Amino acid sequence: MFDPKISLSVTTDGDPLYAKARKDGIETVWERHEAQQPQCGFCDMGLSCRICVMGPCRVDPFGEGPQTGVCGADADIIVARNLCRMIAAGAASHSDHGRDLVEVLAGVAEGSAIGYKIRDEAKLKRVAAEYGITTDGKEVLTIAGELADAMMEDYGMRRKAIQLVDRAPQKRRAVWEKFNLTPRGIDRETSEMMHRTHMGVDNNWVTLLLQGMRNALSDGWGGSMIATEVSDILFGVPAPRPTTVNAGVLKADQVNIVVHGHNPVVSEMVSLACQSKKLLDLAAKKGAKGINLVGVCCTGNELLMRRGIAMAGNHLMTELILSTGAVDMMIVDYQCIMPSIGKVASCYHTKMISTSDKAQFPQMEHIEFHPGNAEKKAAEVVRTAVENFTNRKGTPFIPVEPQAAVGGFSVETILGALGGTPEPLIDAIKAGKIRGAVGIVGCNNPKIKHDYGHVTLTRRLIENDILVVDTGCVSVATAKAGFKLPEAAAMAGPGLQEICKALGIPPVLHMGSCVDNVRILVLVSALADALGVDISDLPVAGSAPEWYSEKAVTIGTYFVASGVTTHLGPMPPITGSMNVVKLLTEGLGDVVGATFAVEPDPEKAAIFLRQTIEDKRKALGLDSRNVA
Ligand code: BF8
Ligand code: SF4
Repeated sequence: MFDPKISLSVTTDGDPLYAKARKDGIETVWERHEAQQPQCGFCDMGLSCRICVMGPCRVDPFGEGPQTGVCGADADIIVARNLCRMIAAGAASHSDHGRDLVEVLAGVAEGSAIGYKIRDEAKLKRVAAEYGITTDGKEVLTIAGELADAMMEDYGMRRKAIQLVDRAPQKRRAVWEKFNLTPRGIDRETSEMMHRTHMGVDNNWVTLLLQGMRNALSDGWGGSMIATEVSDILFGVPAPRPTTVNAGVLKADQVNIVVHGHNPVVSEMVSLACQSKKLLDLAAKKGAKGINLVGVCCTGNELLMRRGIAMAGNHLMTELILSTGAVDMMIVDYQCIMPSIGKVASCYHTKMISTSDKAQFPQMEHIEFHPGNAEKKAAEVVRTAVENFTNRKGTPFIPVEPQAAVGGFSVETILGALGGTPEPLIDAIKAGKIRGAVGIVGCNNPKIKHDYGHVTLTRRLIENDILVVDTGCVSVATAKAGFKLPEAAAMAGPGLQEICKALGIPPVLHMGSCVDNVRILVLVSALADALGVDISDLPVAGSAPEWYSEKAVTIGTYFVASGVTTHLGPMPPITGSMNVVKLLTEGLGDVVGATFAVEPDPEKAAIFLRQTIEDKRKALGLDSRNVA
């Protein structure tokens, strides 16, 4: 049952803001979660199906009621189909976000994406070369246009395989070939997944799950990877820079604009508008000391990585941040935006603006942005935000001081810090100073105490000389906890501490938003290539301690399919089929050399992840320990 004491932030700013929201009569995600109790046990186990209208159907987990749906689908089929549709939805979300960036790239090439430009020509040329595009003597915009076209083809199926799978180590690609997992087209795999899960198509739970993996790989090595690469080309490759996090980044004496969502296409233009002299002058005229742009969720991570822009919070903070009464405008694009926030904002003076043609919300004003008008629209909405400064109702409630952090660790900068090659990192791993690395990714979920899973797990791993890289909502949790400063090396074990001090880096490296999980794939590929092994041989693991979203299921699946054993905090809806559970937690080891593990308790998860890493070390012939 819901217990409010364990569902609130243990880290910093959540508790006082939650109290303020409740005092203001606001219903939050925690109350709505409580109101849903008890949640449906059939759905929780993945045993309900509403794929067709002979149903909806349910399979009785106790063996007393029906054991098949109306069509005859049993528990294994129903559970596998439901999970596969989650993967398809997650892959579609990230990959469609990637497509929007490719459209901006094409627009820059033809001159229709006003205000956007190629910020990193070197990266444009590097990626174009991977696509077989000759760059010598060609105009930058010509290369951009050709690359955009080639990437668009990745979404279809003109090739046998999407281009960027070539970045994976040869041994990994051989595994994918052997089991027919090589993704052929980004949209194709999602489309085929939806086809196979229609009533009366694929009714073999094993082949369904294999297609689920191919679908997830089409996101990890396709749509998400394109999203990250094109964002770097258009907005710059991230490099480490100082920033601040938590609700304290809002400023009582400035115009506060919060950007929320995922795609940097809108937020980058808003960030430029916030620097406009005209608008800054207007802000001064209104009595504000400046225009303070901050982020939440992944669009915030994109800005933090490239511009050092402050982060007000992660997923479960998006309602609470509004209850400060300090937010003059929130601008959203898409994904992970609770449809409740327009209503929350209506209790304050906050203006809520939705911007994407594919994402509208109750009680928000919809101002559509597209590459041709984004520059103009950004200036217009920022002006409206500035004008709204004088409409605040009372003194803002900002209960915490901002926490300093460092973000911006792209693969380029990590390898740069190591002198251009992964060798120093490999030497540190071989010497046992760093036992291995864990990528901690994903969301918040009101089923788990806010940020508790992220912070506890991260602390235990770095204490035990395991380097942590993180993305998405985790990265805000660990930044708030102070892990993202070079001084945080003091919290690490002696070996990791020594390496962090030598390189001047924190023990927890912020690698970006959720599409940026692909940076982790590229990094582990570089390590595997340098060692001449497969990714599944490396002493690395993944974890999503507080995940909630379909995108997180897809990420976990492409991690595992890429050879990275991955821990999940909340249990996915699969316990209705022990066959599916066994395949995902054991059987996949023989297929892709990695498995899923589920453990809600981060202390126990830390032990599991440490042991996984020690076992990999042993298999590589390195010194190893028995953790448990
Ligand atoms: O893509 S971590 S709650 S904001 S899904 Fe969403 Fe999860 Fe946050 Fe970013 Ni990712
Ligand atoms: Fe029921 Fe089968 Fe239709 Fe699902 S596909 S709703 S199990 S009849």
